Amino acid sequence: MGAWAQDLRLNDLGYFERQGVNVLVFSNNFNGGFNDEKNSGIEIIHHGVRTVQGGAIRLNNTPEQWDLVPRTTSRKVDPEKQTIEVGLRYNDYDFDSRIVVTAKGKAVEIAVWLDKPVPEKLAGEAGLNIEFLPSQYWLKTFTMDGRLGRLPRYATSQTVTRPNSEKPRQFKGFRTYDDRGTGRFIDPLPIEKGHDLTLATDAPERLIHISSDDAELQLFDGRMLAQNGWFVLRSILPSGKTGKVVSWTVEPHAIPGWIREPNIGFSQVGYIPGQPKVAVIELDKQDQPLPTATLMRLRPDGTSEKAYEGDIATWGPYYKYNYVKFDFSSVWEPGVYFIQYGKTRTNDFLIDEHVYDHITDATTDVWVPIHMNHMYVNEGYRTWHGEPFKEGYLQAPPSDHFDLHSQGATTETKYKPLELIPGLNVGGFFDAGDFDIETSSNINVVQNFIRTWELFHPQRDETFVSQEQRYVDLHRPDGVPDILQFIEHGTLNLVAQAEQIGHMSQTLSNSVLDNYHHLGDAASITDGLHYDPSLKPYEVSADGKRSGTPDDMWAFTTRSPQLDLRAATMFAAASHALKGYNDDLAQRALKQSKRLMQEATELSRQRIRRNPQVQADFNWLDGTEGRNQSNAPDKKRQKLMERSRKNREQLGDMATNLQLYGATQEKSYLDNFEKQIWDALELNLASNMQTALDAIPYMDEAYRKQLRPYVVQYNDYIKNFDQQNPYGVPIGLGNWAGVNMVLNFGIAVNYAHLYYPDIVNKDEVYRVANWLYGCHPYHNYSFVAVVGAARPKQVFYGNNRADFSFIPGNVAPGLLFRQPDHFENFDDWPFLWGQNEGTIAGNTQYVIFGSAFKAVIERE
Ligand SMILES: [Ca+2]
Ligand SMILES: [Ca+2]
Ligand SMILES: [Ca+2]
Repeated sequence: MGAWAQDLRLNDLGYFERQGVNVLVFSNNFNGGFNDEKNSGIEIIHHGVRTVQGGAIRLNNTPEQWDLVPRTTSRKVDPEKQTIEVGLRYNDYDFDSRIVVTAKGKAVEIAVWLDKPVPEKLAGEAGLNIEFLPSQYWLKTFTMDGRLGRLPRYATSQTVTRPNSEKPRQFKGFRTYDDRGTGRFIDPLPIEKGHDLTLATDAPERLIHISSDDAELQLFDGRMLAQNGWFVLRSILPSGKTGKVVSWTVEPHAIPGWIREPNIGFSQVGYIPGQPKVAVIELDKQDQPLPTATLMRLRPDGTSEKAYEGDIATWGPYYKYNYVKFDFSSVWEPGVYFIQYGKTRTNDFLIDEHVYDHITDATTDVWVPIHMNHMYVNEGYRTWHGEPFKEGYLQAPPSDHFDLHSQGATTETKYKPLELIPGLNVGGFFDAGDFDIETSSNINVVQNFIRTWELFHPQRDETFVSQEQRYVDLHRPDGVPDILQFIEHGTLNLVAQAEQIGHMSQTLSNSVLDNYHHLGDAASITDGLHYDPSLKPYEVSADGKRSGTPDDMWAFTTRSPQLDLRAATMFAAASHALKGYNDDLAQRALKQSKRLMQEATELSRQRIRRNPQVQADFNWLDGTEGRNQSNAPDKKRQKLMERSRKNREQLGDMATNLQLYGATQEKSYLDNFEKQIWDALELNLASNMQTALDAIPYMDEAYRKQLRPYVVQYNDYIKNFDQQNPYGVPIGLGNWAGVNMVLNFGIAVNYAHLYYPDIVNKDEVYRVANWLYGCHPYHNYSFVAVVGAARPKQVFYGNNRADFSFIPGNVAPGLLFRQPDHFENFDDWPFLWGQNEGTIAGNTQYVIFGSAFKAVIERE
């Protein structure tokens, strides 16, 4: 091996590298939206696992998500000097610093430079921090200045309290904690301090040595304040000093000759006999591909036999790793199998006709009902949650809020700030890992269920739902198809919003940050009592109905005509779906649909006249100005865009028209749709193919024929993914992993095959199933909780994440991309939402994907 493999060196991608160790310096910046996402600053990828992050100047011993994060003002990579220098700034305190990281043999030096001393307000608070992943470091031994210790499995170190006035400002001035009237915040004390620390002396792949001559190292446990905290190493910056004020030497151990174990991607759910079966094997770039792999079959007596041996085909490099494939499609015999590639053996999986039969059951029977708001939800001996938010919702005052919400200067309703808006605590679904009702997502949920209902009429009944008792019981049939009850539950809340508020709320969400991060029973987020400002905090009125604790949820009511239009469309469809089951609700939904449609159309016309930029927002929303490639040359494209803009203004949104036709059977909507679809396909084939396919049941043979050449192009688009990456699906590189995009793609491919089987081959429909169920980078676990024969993911960012658990049927966002070349999905640490959360809109989209996929399979 060359010298580069021995010493850390800057590579072409702008990070320090030696075999087994990557040191990244602000390849990923702190991002304003959700503050500290535990994904930024100085990071170390240690033998393939990103175990260290958060290296930066921070203002707290153990920073929480809503503590302030620094803005990166500059970043210079200097290959000559082997340094990366970043400028950091805290605007709130007018505080600038520089961090210089320099390769020094097998170590890096991390040095902090100040041109001006630490501001007085931050003296003793500003420090150099770096954070270690608890699930990879707990129970490991360490030494500090020769003293032995073991990192704790659970947080049980010591704390002090300090006056709130000493607490550095948090995000927008909010507070993450409820001080119970003491006026004091909790500050963790260090577990250890000294000048020379070795972590994980008992685990070579995690072993790391940190020392400092000029500063004291303090080791903290961030889980003392927040369950998603990390182990934090910290040196306080000295007061009154400038120049190089703190320096650390950090040496992550590299196992000599280390090569990452191959990751054999395959479908954990298994395969039906006739489908293509291709494992994608992810290899370290230093790894030499083997010539063959073997498919082994387990005999009923527990021994195994060789079922097939086949050649390994090279795919090539993709970001950090090298990819080869093993095709065992020729094996059709039902049985229990595993793949053997060199010394790596996978867990077993089935080849059988019925492997996909139950892929949506956990989601519809368990995940969805658990996320029903305003209900008591029971399962056997276990209560998932009591009835939440009994006190209802208050009108949000003007507020620049958290979770990306805000309330404008006026309420745009008849209610005064903090007045009770009656009737909103009914129906609706929790958003995701949090407990708010995101109206936009809830509209998606109802639409997704309606779509599933109208296409497949699933009669499955495994859930008891009583709106009267406000009670849900899992695995108890009640004679009503569950999906109708889910449509009803979503509609109940959304209709109440339209009726009570007059238009759609943006969200029904927490009023205070200290209960937004709630982990536990949803019914205990608020006290269930009406907030009465004439009482003192924590005081309860004599009649037991009111309290002085300002914990009531808020309705954010800034009006958006786009949202109202989407709701109007959904209400029309809901009214159609609920007819004959809940006629009263169907009637109410139809009434609100007509009213909102009229008001919102007029309102958006007014707004577009006042501000043409609004129209651009509309276009962006549904993809006519999307990021996908266009088929049309520039001039033609300009014309098309102009025409489609005009059409939209006059005829309304194309997909909305189609949905309205489905709900009302009024021919004019279909005409409006047809006037727009062809331009849309010319402008952006990939985004609009699904809408074009959705229309087929309503259209004649001529439409099918006209669509054919576009489906031919779409088939090329599908196949093109085989060149783009080894997994053959669209892979997202955003700050939230791309499962929604993958599911959308899967749904469109399913329908393209259903309607045009001679163009889109059946083999294409397995792409997305493979990806979801284990054939993807990093590891080979199924992204769907409990679905995946032998190895579904074990931890998710659900509302039970503090238990390192999952809610069955959840779909993880998947592979989170970290700049510049790392895909990641932790399966021992649930707390990174970008890879492990699941959303109500995404999981109901999975229900459509799964239903359509099963329909394709069962049809043939
Ligand atoms: Ca939310
Ligand atoms: Ca039922
Ligand atoms: Ca309350």
